[in-house]
Amino acid sequence: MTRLKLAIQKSGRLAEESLALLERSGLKFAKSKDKLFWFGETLPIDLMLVRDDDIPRLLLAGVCQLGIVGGNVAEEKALEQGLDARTGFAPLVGLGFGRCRLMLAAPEQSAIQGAQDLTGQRLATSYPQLTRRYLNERGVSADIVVLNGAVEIAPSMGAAEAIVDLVSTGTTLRANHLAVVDEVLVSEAGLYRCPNALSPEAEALIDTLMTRIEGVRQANETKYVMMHAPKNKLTEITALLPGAEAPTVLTLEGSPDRVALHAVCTEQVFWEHLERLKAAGASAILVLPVEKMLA
Ligand code: PRT
Ligand code: ZN
Repeated sequence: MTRLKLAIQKSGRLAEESLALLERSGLKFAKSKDKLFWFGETLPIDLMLVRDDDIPRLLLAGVCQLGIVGGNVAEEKALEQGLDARTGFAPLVGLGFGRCRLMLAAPEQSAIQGAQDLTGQRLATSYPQLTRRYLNERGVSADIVVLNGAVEIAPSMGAAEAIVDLVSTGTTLRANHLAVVDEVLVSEAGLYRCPNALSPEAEALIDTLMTRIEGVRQANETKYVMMHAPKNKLTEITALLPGAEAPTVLTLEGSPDRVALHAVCTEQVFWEHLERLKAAGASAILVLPVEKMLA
């Protein structure tokens, strides 16, 4: 019987959301005591809990067939092994969490305004491969100082003139009086697979998992919207619903001029949408989450 191994981060920024996504996709695991290997009970997919940095290598070596990891780590490790990350090790599907950007940043008062100013300067980073690719693509030669942590303090310590580091809110940069100069890479967590071909059963299992994950992701963005609306405003009101196809229209007992309208909205529904619906004559507007979807 075919079983697949799926690697996720044991603890850290991606751990919780990776597991939650798999559980929402219908995977349940028997959690073993040592907590490094969890047996899949609902699908023949077992979990390996590891450091995120190890996930690309486990996939490229074929130890695990599937993995959830940030694009930043996947691309860095693929380049390290001489693979073109953009074509040779692309995610099966982007997962929409763990979003961050790898940024070139320099001290606020620095003369470094762009890649062209980096020639002969020292750049501190934990991502030497992505930094090298960025510099090469711009024909700039600079020294890369590899640091595995505390990259943001390198300039004030006199260890580098600029840095290439991950940024999400930008608080860390600001706290260290650094300013963004350029974007090196946009990243989010993705589902990755081993590059080698697998048995037809294994490939079918991967397809099943992907379809479910896509369903969960779609359901996250999808809302079921219900309201009462004037019968003569149906076209106008339908046009105000974000990403909705033909709504269901139901009669309301005892009110000939108004109807109940139900619609599936495949884009985010904001307060502004509801306010516009109300202004157009809708009332009793309800927005409900959608748990599962199979289009
Ligand atoms: O132990 P293990 O090796 O598994 O984990 P780790 O410590 O290497 O990684 P972890 O858990 O910190 O991050 C895992 C992944 O989360 C990263 O590889 C990215 O894909 C993603 N991610 C998303 C981030 C951030 N956002 C982020 N902000 N990873 C790191 N950061 C850092 C950033 O560099 C800065 O130092 O968090 C700090 C705060 O950022 P600001 O901009 O909000 O101040
Ligand atoms: Zn790590």
